Amino acid sequence: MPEQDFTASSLHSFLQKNLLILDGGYGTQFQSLNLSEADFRSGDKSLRDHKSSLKGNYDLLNLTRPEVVEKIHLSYLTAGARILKTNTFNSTSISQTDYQLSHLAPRLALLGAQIARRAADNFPEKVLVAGDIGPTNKTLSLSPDVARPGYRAISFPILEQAYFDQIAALDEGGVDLILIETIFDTLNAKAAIHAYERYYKDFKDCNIENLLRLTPRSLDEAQGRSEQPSGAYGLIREHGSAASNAAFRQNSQDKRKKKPLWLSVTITDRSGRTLSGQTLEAFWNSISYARPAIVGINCALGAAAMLPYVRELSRFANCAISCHPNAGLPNALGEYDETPASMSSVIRQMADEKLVNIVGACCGSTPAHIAAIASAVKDLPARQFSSADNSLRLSGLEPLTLPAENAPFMLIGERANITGSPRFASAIRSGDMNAALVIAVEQVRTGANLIDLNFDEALIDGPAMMREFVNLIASEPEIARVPLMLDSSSLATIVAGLQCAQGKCIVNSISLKDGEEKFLAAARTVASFGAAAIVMAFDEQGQAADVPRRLQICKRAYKLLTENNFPASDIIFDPNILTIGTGIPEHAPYALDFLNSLPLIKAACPGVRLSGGVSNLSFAFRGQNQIREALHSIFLHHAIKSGLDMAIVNAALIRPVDSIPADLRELCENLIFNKTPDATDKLLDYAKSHSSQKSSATVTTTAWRNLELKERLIHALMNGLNDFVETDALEALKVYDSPLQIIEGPLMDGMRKVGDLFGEGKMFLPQVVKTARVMKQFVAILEPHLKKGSSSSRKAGRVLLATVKGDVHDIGKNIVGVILSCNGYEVIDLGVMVPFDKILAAIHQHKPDIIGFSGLITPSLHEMVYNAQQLHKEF
Ligand code: THG
Repeated sequence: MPEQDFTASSLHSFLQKNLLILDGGYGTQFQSLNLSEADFRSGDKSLRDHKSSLKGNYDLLNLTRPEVVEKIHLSYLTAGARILKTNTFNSTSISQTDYQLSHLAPRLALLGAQIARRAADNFPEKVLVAGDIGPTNKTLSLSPDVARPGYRAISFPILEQAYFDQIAALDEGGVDLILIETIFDTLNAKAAIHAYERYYKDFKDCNIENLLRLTPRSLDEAQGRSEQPSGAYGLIREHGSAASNAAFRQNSQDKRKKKPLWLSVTITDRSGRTLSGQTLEAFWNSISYARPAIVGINCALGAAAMLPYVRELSRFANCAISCHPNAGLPNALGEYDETPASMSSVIRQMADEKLVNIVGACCGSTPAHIAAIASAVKDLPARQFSSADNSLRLSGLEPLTLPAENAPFMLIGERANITGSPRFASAIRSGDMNAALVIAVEQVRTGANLIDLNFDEALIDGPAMMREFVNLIASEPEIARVPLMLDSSSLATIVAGLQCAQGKCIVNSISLKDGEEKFLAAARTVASFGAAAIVMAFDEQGQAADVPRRLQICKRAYKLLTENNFPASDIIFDPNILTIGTGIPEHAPYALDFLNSLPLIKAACPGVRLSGGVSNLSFAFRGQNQIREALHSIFLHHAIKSGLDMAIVNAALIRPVDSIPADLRELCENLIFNKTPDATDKLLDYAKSHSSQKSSATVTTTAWRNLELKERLIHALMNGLNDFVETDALEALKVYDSPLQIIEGPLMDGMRKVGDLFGEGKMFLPQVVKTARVMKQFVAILEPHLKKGSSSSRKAGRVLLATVKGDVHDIGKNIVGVILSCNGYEVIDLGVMVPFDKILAAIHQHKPDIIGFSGLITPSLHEMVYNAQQLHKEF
């Protein structure tokens, strides 16, 4: 093992030569020690009288019982691990909030790094230390409040700052790698990546001493924690510098090298998606811009369930791959069933197939598991990989990967644009977000592969509207499926969108119109969120209209971008589709010149893509939809042949050229190719004589309205469609004997089907949440019609939910609460860190039909078993 610090590339060659062993779970090990509340408080005066319970806050042991932490590190090294995770999974101000220890988070991270470093350095063989960063207990892509799908419990800048502090402390403590793991929401991971990049760019300004002197008050002041930030880009710096001003600043020491990045995702559901709904490749497309040295899969459903995903990841990841599974799912006794033998045999299979470079284990595993894994893969080779990848990797919930050669042409829906669609404009101006979302969903249904979003209008708060709309889209799986194109002339509006999108977006657009400095600054901002960019053929002199200017500007922009490490595959040039048929002679060659410039730009700028806004072409024919459609379809046909890769269009109106009458096609081509001076007039004549023919736009998304009532109710529910909830509910009230029959009949049938599909992996969480919202809307309409006296029988039951003592994780509990309450259950939620006596008191008070305990960390299993035993004694 080389003695010097690893850079990403030296680590890559090392990892291809050696299959490395990572350690296992820490929770199970801490738990077996039966530590008391006093252990968690020992040795630190300020903790003695701390109000909230601290048991279960394992990162705190870095401060109070460091020797215990070090001993566990040592037990894993003895078992054969050569990479240690620091005990810092929850050492962020966010995760420590519920313990009221936010101000200690950087200290816990620093100490955690130092303890693991010490254990590693005292070991006779070389050991790597991975600074461990968990997802926190908040999620940027999901709303905890079903009634407000656009709401978020935390914002990107606040989470980013918390990660920044954690990374600064881990780096100060001497870690070799930065490991962002158990990623269940890619946007959270993007905040951590953003912090990682910012730290290694700006760490000269950091003074860790000040960070460690944070008090609860100074932290609140520095991070403005009580208020929701507006999220404009400046705020990242502002939050960064506010905390940094308080925390770091002086004492710049340029001593640290950028540590390689390691990202590990968690596939939580049977459909192979993250909690926030992304598929594995969509996740990869979102984060590959960060060029991680290692990408992996961890936690989740156990080794065997992970094998297919590790195979899938190895097909596209151009870096090292890691896998550290749970020891299965916990059983009814709170124990993990997967034995060292069973786990290691699956891991051996992964190594046999040359899929992995690092293997280890996660929750529920022990040194015995690691020893078994180490011996099972001994002498097996590591995965080989090459880092080349020229694809443009976009994503929403699903991937949109465009290889450099032979990629299919992509349509970008143009209608969610306040200046491009009067209907969208009036929806946005009147605040009718549902109507605006319907326009976005129509784009996808009529064939758009991406959607363009634009809110640029004088009277609209662009960043706020962009933030709200992108957040709302996250709750609409049918829209969220596709990548977003964030269209604005204001960088603040674009950043607001980037801070809310977990997928890989395209920014529309940047250009040289305000000079090189502003151009590169915008490009850096775009790149810091991992987005691709449309680069318009504009410069200080204005827009390019002829071939030489188009080429010259694109070449100049290409050189600037690629010299500044902007990947060529993330550059999409837009050489300006300008309006023809205006009657002005200078405009006549616009279309032809655009087409002619395409192959020249591609040849001069290897690796880029080309795009354009097609509807601009025909502004002169406003109101003549038949002509506009024909012109667009024919123009696209030729542009694709010349190398256009994607276009902003009204997807519903693009049709095959063959379906356009030959005479109309000829007239269009005369205009596009500037063949005859009277082309415009001839087209207008044609329009007059064919005015009876309708545009081809027919959106057939309402066929389901012809179904029987019962089928319609089920269809609406299962697909999360709320447009006709009221109509159908009122019709059902006339047909069924009682509202209760509607709820218990077709609606419950639909919900049962949703449950089955989710269980089979055929639906994923954001879809389920959406169906639950429609159920709630049905029930809200039916409820007033329930007869007095029957309303109590309508309640499906009363449910008491609590995250158990010692645990602060409540995302799962909140989701269960949302879905149950939408299904007619009365939900009483006791919150997090709830001790048994409080649960018992609530049971006596509320007399629930069902009690649900929630928790994420290993000791919660113990607490749940304890709670269950106590309940058996009591009842
Ligand atoms: N390049 C890039 N981005 C762009 C453009 C471009 N964004 C905006 C625009 N141009 C592309 N989008 C549209 C959207 C709608 C229309 C034109 C371009 C359009 N709308 C009808 C109209 O104005 O006549 C609306 C009529 C109606 O709905 O009634 O034509 O070039 N990078």
